[in-house]
Amino acid sequence: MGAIFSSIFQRLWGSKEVRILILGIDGAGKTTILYRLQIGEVVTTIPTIGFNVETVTYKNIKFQVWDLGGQTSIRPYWRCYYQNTDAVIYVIDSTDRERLGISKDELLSMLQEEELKTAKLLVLANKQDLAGAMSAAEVSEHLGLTELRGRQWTIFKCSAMTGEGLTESLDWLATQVHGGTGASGPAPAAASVTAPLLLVQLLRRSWLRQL
Ligand code: G3D
Ligand code: MG
Repeated sequence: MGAIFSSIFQRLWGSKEVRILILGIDGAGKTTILYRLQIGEVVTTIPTIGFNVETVTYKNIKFQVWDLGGQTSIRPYWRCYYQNTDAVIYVIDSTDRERLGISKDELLSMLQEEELKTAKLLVLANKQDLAGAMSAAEVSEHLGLTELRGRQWTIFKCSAMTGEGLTESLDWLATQVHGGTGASGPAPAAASVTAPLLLVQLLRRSWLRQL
């Protein structure tokens, strides 16, 4: 009996939690993106020695957001959140040329974490609605993305303000999480797909409502 129900739920929502981190230095637009997703209540917690983690959960998809950069003393605590991460959405303020170097350093040191070895990487060149924003190609070049080895990654330009580019980028992510050979082992394809695709549908609906 239990087995029948669990297989039904597995087909509907998947047995596996999909964990997605939204990271980047402060001011990049992470919190704005999280609210733009409109998938549920954003819960903010301060887990240890004072860094905020914002969490939104929808069915079995969990998004967690915090600011990289700054104090080195709190870095070890970030590791608690890296485990079983399917994907990292790395947000860049495309108008902030001055701090692109810091963003790059933070990105590279984060990608070295063992727990994130198989996480897919979606870079968002945010704030494209602002004059003087760097193109996705420019951001990619500054970050040295083409030099990344053994990583499934892509970059999209977007604006958390207008919503431009977010659906397309999450479409990519859903496909990757669906088809990828993630860190979480041989998850059944049908199970791990459903939730991210649902998210894309939700996004489409919320934007259509705004038109
Ligand atoms: P963070 O969570 O990465 O620290 P936030 O960044 O989401 O708090 O955003 C920082 C500031 O950038 C906010 O402005 C926010 O409104 C703005 N912002 C975020 N995304 C975009 C975007 O795509 N376009 C524009 N024009 N602004 C954006 P404030 O004024 O509240 O500091
Ligand atoms: Mg924030």
